Amino acid sequence: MRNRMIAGNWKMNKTYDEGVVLAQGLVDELKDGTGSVDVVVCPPAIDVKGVAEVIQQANAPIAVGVQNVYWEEKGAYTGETAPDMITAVGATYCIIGHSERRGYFGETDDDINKKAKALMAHGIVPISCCGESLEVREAGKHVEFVVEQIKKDTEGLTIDDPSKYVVAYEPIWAIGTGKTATADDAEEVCGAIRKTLAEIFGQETADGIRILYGGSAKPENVGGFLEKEDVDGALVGGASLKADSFAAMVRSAM
Ligand code: G2H
Repeated sequence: MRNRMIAGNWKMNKTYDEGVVLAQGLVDELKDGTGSVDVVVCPPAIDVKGVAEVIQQANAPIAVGVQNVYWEEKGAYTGETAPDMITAVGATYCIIGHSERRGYFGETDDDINKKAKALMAHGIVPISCCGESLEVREAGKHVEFVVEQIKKDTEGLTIDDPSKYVVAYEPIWAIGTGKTATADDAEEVCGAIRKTLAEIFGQETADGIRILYGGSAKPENVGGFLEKEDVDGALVGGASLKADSFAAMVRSAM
């Protein structure tokens, strides 16, 4: 019903040349295919063209994405990237609402909602991130907090093809900290996300949307998350920076 997805978020790592080398490593690691698993890598925007070319030349089953977008078409928005600039370099996915963008760069749910609409109008698949802080979790309010984020981030969206909208649940306290949420923690929130998506878009659409877990996901723990009904894959940071560990996670999902 839903293909699993393993997506790599390289964050602000890898120069152009290093990115090309990592892409070549992934192509080699995954040369026997990825089965029904959708594989995405999201390098820094400046690396995307080089990474996409390596993958296209090898005809490898790996999609390329970026880590941010601005919702305007063009103009005086210094430092920003428009949706058609993303498609022009061969990227088809875009991470939005990552907690690092919310936290360090002040992105709001309203921004994330505008970004999702702009991306979808250009046929780019959003990987829309949500997740609670340690404070919210310790107060026992994590489910209602994430449900609220989902409602705001999806407000007014039309999802015709549920495979073209992806949610990533990333508890902030588990990101890059080595602290991983348990598979049951992830399922509790991912299940609530799917229920919320069903209330908004209908059960059929919600059943087709991939919900990923992110936060110190690695080869050793990804299998446990994937066993859960509402966890359809992983958004991987640190462990996506080495071809062998990322490929191992793809193989776990196959
Ligand atoms: C969470 C994740 C990828 P990491 O930010 O988005 O990173 O796997 O390093 O915790």
